[in-house]
Amino acid sequence: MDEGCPDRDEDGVVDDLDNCVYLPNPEQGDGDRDGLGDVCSEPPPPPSGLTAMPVDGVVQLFWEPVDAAGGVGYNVYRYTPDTSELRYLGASSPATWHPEFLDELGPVVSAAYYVTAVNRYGLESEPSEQVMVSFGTPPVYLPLIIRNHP
Ligand SMILES: [Ca+2]
Ligand SMILES: [Ca+2]
Repeated sequence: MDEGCPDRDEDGVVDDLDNCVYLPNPEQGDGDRDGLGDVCSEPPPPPSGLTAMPVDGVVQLFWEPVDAAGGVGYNVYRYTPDTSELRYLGASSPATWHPEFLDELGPVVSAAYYVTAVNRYGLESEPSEQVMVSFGTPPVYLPLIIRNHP
């Protein structure tokens, strides 16, 4: 291997010539001839095992890491049935490089979440299974016992 010619995925094709820099593809297949290797054109598989743990208005989300060549990040989405709002939770894409996310729900009482995996080429997987969380019913006040003074 030439010094000074990086080959990040170690597939024997230096980065400058590699049509898929982060994924090993020594054969450099490019069926649709768009300059991007076939292995780069496939989105990663969706994450599984999504779990949501609501604690004090914060929802802790975690899931099984997706094992895909080149590594993936994750996008996190929240659907709020009360307002029919689907929101992307993240400052940028991917929302996180780790299989976990913390969502501050605020006043929302119930929400559904799903996550996707995103590879380094921005290709996004199908959504994971959804999980639903709710912070129970609004507080129930026990009837006051009125003491009548004689
Ligand atoms: Ca390479
Ligand atoms: Ca490659």
